[in-house]
Amino acid sequence: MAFLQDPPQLPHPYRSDRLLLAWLDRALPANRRAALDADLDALGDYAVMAWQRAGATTRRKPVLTQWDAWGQRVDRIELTPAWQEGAAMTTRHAMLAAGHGDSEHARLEEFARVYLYHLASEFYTCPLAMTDGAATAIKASGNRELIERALPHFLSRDPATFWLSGQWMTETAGGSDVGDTETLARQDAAGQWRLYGRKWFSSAVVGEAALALARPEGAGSGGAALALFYVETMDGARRRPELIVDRLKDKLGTQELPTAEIRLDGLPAWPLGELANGVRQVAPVLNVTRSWNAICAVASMARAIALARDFAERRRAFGRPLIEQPLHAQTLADLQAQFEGAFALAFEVAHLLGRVEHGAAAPHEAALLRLLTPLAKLWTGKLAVAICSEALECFGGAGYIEDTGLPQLLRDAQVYAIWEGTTNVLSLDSLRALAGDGLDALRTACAGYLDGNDDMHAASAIRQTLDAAARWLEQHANARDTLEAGARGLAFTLARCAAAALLARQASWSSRRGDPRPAAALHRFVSLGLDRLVTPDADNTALLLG
Ligand code: MFK
Repeated sequence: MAFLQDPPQLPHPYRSDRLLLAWLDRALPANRRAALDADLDALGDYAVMAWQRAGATTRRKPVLTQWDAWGQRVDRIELTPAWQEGAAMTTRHAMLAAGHGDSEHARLEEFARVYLYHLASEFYTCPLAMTDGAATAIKASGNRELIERALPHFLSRDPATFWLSGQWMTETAGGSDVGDTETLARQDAAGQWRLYGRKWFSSAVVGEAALALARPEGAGSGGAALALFYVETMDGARRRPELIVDRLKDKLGTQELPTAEIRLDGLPAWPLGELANGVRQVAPVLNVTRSWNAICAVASMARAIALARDFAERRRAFGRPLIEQPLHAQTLADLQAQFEGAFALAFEVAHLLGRVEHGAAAPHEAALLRLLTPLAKLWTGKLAVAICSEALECFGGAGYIEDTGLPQLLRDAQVYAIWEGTTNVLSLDSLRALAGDGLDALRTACAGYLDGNDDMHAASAIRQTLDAAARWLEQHANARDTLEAGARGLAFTLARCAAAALLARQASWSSRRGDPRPAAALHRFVSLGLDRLVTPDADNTALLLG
């Protein structure tokens, strides 16, 4: 009983994150960079507090109470402490308001905050992402009345006036294929639209508003006949009676997040725009929440690696600290290189979003953003699971023990590949994004990122892999089934090429300032391979599944 293992300590998630620090130093003008510092420092402090608090308390789930003692339907949801702090944290640090500020850098500054807040928030960032998406979609709709009504709440810097918005899309019949949506929109005698139906995943039922897809009465079938509506959920301090919470979901992870099944029984609703093409109208929500997904996925990777790295210095085995064991060090360095690539891609999407929104983007960058958004989401989602799993293994048995707080990292990470579109749905979306100019925008961007970098091996690997991807696309252009069957391989390949080129840009900047680590990350990332193209074999697939 003499030996007690030192537990891992969480390094300060802001001050010790050399990637984030260097990325912001490179990308932001000095005055904006300086102005951001206090917020990020405070969010890092909060993250350390939250990690320690979670370790010292019994894990809690939200609790739904549907009826009060006297038989009144109340649908009251008790939240965990981090969720109770959510509105105050969001508004104090202008989490959403920052992203909608008047600068091409606004989104990057927003997502730096999100990256630091995400895990401490216990996935309060999920409805925050929806709220951000709803604000973006309402702005895009040009609906003045809704802009004036909802945006001051969604982007508020005061917890007393802040509103969370949901995005009610998923139904039992329509998770990925939202064209199967069954919720009906019907006008009452006074001309007020009201929604009737069942939404199967609502992660913001504690919020005050939502955007919901519904089929106007009499409209045809399919996605093009859907309309996008804005709803409010509260009547003063009470939840509206037309919104019924059937139950909270019992999920693999994100257990602090009160994801609910709800029923709409005549909830008043207002169309954002035309009473059709709801999927097109909801696309800004999807693209924003997919960017959040990518940033949150890299936040999970950062946390898992930071803890595993710290532990490797504390834990001795076979006569020396783990960090000095060649195979353990090799494993950690591979994780670090993959993480650095994912970080670069996710944060570039964040910055691009702001540049495109503010008209500061180069001509090819709108198409680039349209492509990189699904690529970043799908690749980081998968990588987060792999990295969290490997990081848990770095702790041996302790990584499998619940109250170390480590298993939760893996359980929570699984959501990134599912939430906001699965890997396959996103791979098919990236084909949609390539339909215009193919790889042109990505090639132009990669050439720019590589400019000035002296790692010729990396540059040539990226160019050769992009050439191979272009040939693959050309070869299968007229064979839709083959194209779809290989879409995931293509998407991973393009994501890895983009990430490598972005690592090259960061490496050039850091090398000039005397930090060789980003160049080492680039070298290792490329050595792990860029090409993930596959040649689909439909006959073999049919035989195997037959
Ligand atoms: C942390 C939380 C934990 C809780 C647990 C979560 C568990 C999961 C819960 C969920 O279910 S989350 C929601 C998951 N579902 C999705 O994210 C939807 C996935 N499906 C898609 O993304 C489909 O691609 C989509 C529904 C968007 C489109 O499929 P469709 O119905 O075949 O539409 P179509 O005809 O391809 O596109 C309609 C229009 O939208 C087109 O424009 P036009 O009308 O002008 O031609 C498209 O170009 C446009 N569009 C589609 N995706 C777009 C887009 N435009 C811009 N960006 C995009 N991403």
